Amino acid sequence: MEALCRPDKTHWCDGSEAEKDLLTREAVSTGEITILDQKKLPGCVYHRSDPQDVARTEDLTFICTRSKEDAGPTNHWMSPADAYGKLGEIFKDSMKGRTMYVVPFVMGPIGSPHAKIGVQITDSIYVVLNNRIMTRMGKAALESLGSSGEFTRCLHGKADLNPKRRFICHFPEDNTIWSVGSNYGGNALLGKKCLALRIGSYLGKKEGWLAEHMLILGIEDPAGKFHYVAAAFPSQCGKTNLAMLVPPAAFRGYKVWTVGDDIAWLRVGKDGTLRAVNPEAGFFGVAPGTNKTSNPNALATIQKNTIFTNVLLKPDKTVWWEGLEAPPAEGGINWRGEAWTPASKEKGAHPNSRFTAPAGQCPSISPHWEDPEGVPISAIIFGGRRASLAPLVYETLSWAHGTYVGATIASETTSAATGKTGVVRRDPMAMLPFCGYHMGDYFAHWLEMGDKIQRPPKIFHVDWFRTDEEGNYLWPGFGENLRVLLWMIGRVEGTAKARKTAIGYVPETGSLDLSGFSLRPGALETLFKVDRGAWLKEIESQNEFFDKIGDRLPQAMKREQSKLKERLERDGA
Ligand code: SAT
Ligand code: MN
Repeated sequence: MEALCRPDKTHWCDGSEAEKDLLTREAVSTGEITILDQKKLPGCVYHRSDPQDVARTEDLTFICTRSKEDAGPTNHWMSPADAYGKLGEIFKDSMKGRTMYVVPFVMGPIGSPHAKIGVQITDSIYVVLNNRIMTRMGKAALESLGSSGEFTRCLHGKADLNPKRRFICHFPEDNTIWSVGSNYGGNALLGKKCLALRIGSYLGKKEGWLAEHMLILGIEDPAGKFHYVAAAFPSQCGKTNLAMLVPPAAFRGYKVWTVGDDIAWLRVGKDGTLRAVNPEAGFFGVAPGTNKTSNPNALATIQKNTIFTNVLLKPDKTVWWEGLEAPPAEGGINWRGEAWTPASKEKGAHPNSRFTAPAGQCPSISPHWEDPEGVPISAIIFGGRRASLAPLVYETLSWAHGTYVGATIASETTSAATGKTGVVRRDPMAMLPFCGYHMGDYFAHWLEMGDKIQRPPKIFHVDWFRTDEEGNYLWPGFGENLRVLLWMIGRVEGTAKARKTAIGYVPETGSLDLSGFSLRPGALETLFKVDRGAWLKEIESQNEFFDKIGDRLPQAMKREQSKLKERLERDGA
């Protein structure tokens, strides 16, 4: 890689504090990062990215399998030869005048049977400093690898950050990732989406486990009993907020513990349960909208040792973003690097501005978040953001039915042009941009996993985002979602009552704890109504997606769908 990229020098990262200080000083000297007020925000720094490099770029993300068919119809594909050739040209001499950093890292608790090792080469100090938080990196990772272990080969370079010369390529058959031309989290911190999800899902298929786009949380009841759930939602559905939920006043005796907010690796444990670990060591969270009410635990987490990216920099060297608190009267420097005041049209913080913070700093971090065997999962939750259709919560009838429900989740967008809602984007298991192989084979793998788990979790579907005709939310969400989680746990324990409908089990009247709480009149009925006509239309719309998957779609998916149709037609819900 040195011969290809021709850096001026190479630095092997050991992960020490001294190294962090050295790299921070170096990045400050080039303007790459700014030190924030160390009294108010100890250990915190600030970074602004290139304005054209602020989010993942799915259209520039490729799965490079030898056979195109193996990448499947939902991924962009490039042949490995073309990809190595094309990116090789861009990498060539691209690190002249720069330092090449070699970053050994572990995803998952070190020594855990779930853990995987990667080595990332990068010419970005920002990336090294982020990886320091998001992974277990440095000397410990190298020791864990030993002299003959297997690892994911991760090559990253900023090159000239030109979006036309930006490519994020995955070579699952070579256990290799090459990413060039972006310095943004999901494109550049290769342990995250690239390794932990795309390569991870491929390895999971090969080795018999699951790499999922899921948060993991624990619920402790007043008697000290624990249950863990893992939940998959498409982007912008509040995964981080749910993972750090604060129980409402009526549930003070309960504690919610955070294990992870974005990724779960799931394996069958020795005890026959499904065990989950969070492969990451930090949170790479969206800043805007994070505040004392929406997510006090996240706010507490990011008071120290945090990297803030593309938020507003205030003159007192602290930070602000839309939705944090009232806009600072004194203004500041916005995410584009321009002077900003509350009267400016441009936003202060980019909507996808981020904080990178160590998970261990989270007040709600689970005492078991680094357990090598992972935590036992009682329930899996799939959800989407849709204005109508699905009830607030329902329990699926079996693992296969749950897999079908996960495979068909979708989110709706508001179509700005027409003002209409209802542009449905299917996002199976919230993995559409992250599955490293053919989506049909992925569904088959989910079904096979079901046969291997002796004590499988129940699978639920939720929609926190149901609205009435005027577009008002029917359910308040945030901490109140605990009521729904507790109903699920009641189902797992066999104590919560349910009504069987054509689509699955919904809470029996009175079985969802609504104490100290009131909904709009009629809201509860709407939230649990199963509209037969709407579901039959939904099935039609699912078929468009299933057709796209083609002949690798497992028969069982179609079978579950026909059974649903039969149930809807038979009892009219
Ligand atoms: O955009 S990232 O992949 O870095 C973060 C996320 O979407 O969870
Ligand atoms: Mn994510």
